[in-house]
Order: sequence, then structure tokens, then C-alpha cells
Amino acid sequence: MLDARAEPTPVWSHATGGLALDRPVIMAILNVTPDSFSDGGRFATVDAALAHAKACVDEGADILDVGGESTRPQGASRVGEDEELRRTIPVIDAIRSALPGIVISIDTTKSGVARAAIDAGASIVNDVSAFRLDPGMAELCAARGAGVVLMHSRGDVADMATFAHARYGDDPTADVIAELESRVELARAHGVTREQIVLDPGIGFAKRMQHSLSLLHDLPRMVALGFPVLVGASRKRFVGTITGIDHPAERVFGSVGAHVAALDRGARIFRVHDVRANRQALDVAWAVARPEAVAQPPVHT
Ligand code: HH2
Repeated sequence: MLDARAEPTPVWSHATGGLALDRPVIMAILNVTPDSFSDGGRFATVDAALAHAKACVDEGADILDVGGESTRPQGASRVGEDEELRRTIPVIDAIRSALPGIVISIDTTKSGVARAAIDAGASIVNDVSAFRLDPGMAELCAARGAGVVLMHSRGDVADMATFAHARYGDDPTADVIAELESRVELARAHGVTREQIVLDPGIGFAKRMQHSLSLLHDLPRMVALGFPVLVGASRKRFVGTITGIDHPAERVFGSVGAHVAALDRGARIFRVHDVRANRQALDVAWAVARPEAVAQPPVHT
């Protein structure tokens, strides 16, 4: 059993160092896919992806999350490994040369893609299947010392963002936590250290709106497992349902609201499309929570 009283890790260990979680950490989404639900096709060339990566870093991103396979709710189709490599590796190469200091994560469920991405300079593996779909992931991440995001989901890439597997008992948070704990045990059994692991409730993945809201509300229960928690609510369907906004790119304010609420409930890492808005809101919310830690401005007489 996991120790529920352990303190959250203050530094997230990854393949090339450690990321201090002493303020809200922003993971910027860089989808190099033709079909992502909110930004599909926009960054399909290396030049466009690199320009967007630079803009995200200028706006305050701490991590760039490069993904070459969509899980969009309208029936994503599985991308072959060769195609996923073709989409992601040149972009990681370009980012590594142009922005040597930035931490890069690879959003993939395939160990072959994760391995090539780490070779190209990525240091975190963001697996939306939490090592369910490719058993080679755990061993790879252990061997390479990669940071790992274990996100809760059910089903395959094609249906994990639908409601096909959205069946829970009376306490959906308990079900999600139990499923994530079993993924942590598998990762640990392969040699992944506690310091490498970040947990993610998987907002919108095999979850109806009520499930996603309950999980956000109950986030302190997940935080109590002792691992840092990442939340990705950016532009998601439940934000559209609550606000009545159909177009994902117009859900910025609602997404920021979800992230600020998640910060207050213990999340420390946020996967976002809109870096500037999230950086500003999360930094101010963080300062309100810790006024003594904010540097005083100089006094002018
Ligand atoms: N959500 C998506 C993809 N990857 N990774 C983590 N850790 N957490 C998430 O909530 C998460 C994720 C889906 O969003 P997006 O990348 O915007 O869309 P698409 O899958 O259509 O590319």
C-alpha cells in the first residue's frame, strides 16, 4: 500500500535534472497532429511548431509537451509508430537546438516513440495510458531516469476520451485513485523512483462532466498519495458544457478557472494551451496563498 501521509515531492526528477515545484509549473501543449480537438493542424510543420514553442517559453512555460497522436473525443484514430516519430522527433530536435534550457516532455503511449524522444532531448514521458498500452514504457522510463506523468484513463487511444468506459461506483475518486495506485505499483516494480512520478486524474478521459468535476473537487485525496499532481483542463468539453461555449479556443477563461481551483486543491503542474493567461492567473493565485513568499516591491518616497 502507498503511504498516504508522505509529503509531495518538491522536485520532480527527470532525465536531465530536477524541476522545482515551488510555484505553479506550466506545461505548454504542442500538438503536432492534424486532428487535435482544439488546435489540430496548426503546428504541423517544424517551423510553425518551433515558433509556437518559442512563444510559449516567452509567455512563461516551464515544460513543452510535444504530442503526435490525438485522443480527441470525436473518435481519434491510432497513429502508427513511424508516423508519430515523423511528426514529433524533428520538432524535439529543433526545440533542443533553439531552446537548450527548456524541459521537453513527450506525450505518447508508445515506448519506441518515448525512447527516440528521450534520445532527441526530451526528459519527461507523459503517458495518457499510465503504462497500460505499452508494457515497455516502465522499463524504459526507469532505465533513462525520465520524469513520468501517469494519467488515469481507460480503454484505447481511439475511445479513451469518450464515455465508452465512464462507469464508476458510488465514489469515482476512489476508483480513479485505486487504478492509479496500481499503475504506480507497476512503475515502481520496474524501478521508476517515487521522485520521477507525477499523477494526473485525466480530466475528460473516460469521465462524464460530473466525474471530472468530482475529481477536481476531491483533488486533495489524490494529493495525499504523496506524488505531485498535474491537471489538464485546458479547453476541455466540461468547460464548454458549463459555460455554453462550443468552440474550444474560446474556453480560455473557463479553463483558467478550473486550473486556479485545482491549484487551490493541491495541483502543482498544469497542462495548458494558453500559457499567458494561465501563467498570470496561477502566479497571482499562488501569491495570495503564500503572501510572505512574494518579494516586496521597492518603496518609493
Ligand atoms: N489531455 C490530452 C492529451 N494529453 N496529458 C495529460 N497528462 N493530461 C491531460 O489531461 C491530457 C494529456 C487531450 O488534450 P489535447 O492534447 O489538447 O487534445 P488531443 O488529444 O486532441 O491532441
